[in-house]
Amino acid sequence: MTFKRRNWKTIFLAGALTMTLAACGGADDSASDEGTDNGDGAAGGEETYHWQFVTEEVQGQVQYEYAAEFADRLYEKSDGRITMDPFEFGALGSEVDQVEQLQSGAVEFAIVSPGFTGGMVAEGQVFALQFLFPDDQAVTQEILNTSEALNTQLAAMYEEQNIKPLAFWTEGAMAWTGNRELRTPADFEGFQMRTQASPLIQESYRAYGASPIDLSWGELYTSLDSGVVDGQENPIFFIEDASFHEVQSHLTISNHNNYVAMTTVNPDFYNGLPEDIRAMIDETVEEMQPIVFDMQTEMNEELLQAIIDDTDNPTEIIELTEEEREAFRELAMPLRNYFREQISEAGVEMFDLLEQEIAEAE
Ligand code: 6CS
Repeated sequence: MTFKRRNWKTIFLAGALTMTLAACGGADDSASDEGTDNGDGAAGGEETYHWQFVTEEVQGQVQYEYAAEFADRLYEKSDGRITMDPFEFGALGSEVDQVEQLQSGAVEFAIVSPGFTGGMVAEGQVFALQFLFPDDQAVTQEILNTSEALNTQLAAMYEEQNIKPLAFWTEGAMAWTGNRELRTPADFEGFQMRTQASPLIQESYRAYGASPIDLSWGELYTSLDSGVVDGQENPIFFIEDASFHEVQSHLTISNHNNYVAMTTVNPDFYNGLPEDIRAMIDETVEEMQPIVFDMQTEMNEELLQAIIDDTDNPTEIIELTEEEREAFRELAMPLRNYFREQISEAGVEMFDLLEQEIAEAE
């Protein structure tokens, strides 16, 4: 499989970064390995830190570019005392291996998709519920930023598993691709649908009549190409950048869900840091929320156009009408009760509050 390596950063952040560097007297953009340790000394002072930030995506894709920008910002804020290595997907194993590395402290930071932790934190599968969050991505992002249900209650459930979510953010509305048209639930009958490992994601596609198969995305291009699976769901930027459209005939703009990612940190590592260093991390997390929102918006728009323009690999694009979406929504609604039955009492409370927060935002 080959990936197109767009230097997204030079397109989107060049202006902003140049201004910041000028203001900071031209600090080096690249992380230095010199004189690093894990900062096990006193608060403040001249302690230096060197951390690893693992992502589930590759250069030019949202998660990796997020981590690279995060590293640059911490380097600048700390006057070069904090250096971070962002890792592309695959460098340290599968998505699940990466979660384990975060839990054990082998890496300090990770971007985690809740779909890969569904067996561990059942409540995190809330993001698998289709048609739950508003269609408008900006409203959804506002909920992700401010929700107490997610940022306090769900975050505590992850923390029990040694994963501390610092932020939740959307990578955009998901679309379906297939080797045939996907316009009605009947089109999913007998359809081999690739999903992430979450039981709730799988149950959601069973409700449409599909046969879900969980795979790492590293195997997905080949599996679509060889017909091991018939289709998959992902944000449009990811479909184009991973070239899935090249081995699929149809793309359905369904907006059946949005793709949520979490910025996470190993809690023991984080809690052991001096306060001023933790404050720099928290500030960076906050700064990144609007940046990553704009980044995914721009990439999703730009790469939808790239799919349309790719006449060597023609893709039939179907945009579902509200009526067509309604047929899927009806089948997706019972999954909310299914979810309630799978989770703890605290999880049900979290979900009740989240539903209330969503209703208020809408
Ligand atoms: O489909 C997946 O599994 C991958 N999709 C995205 C948008 N990011 C990483 C993830 O592993």
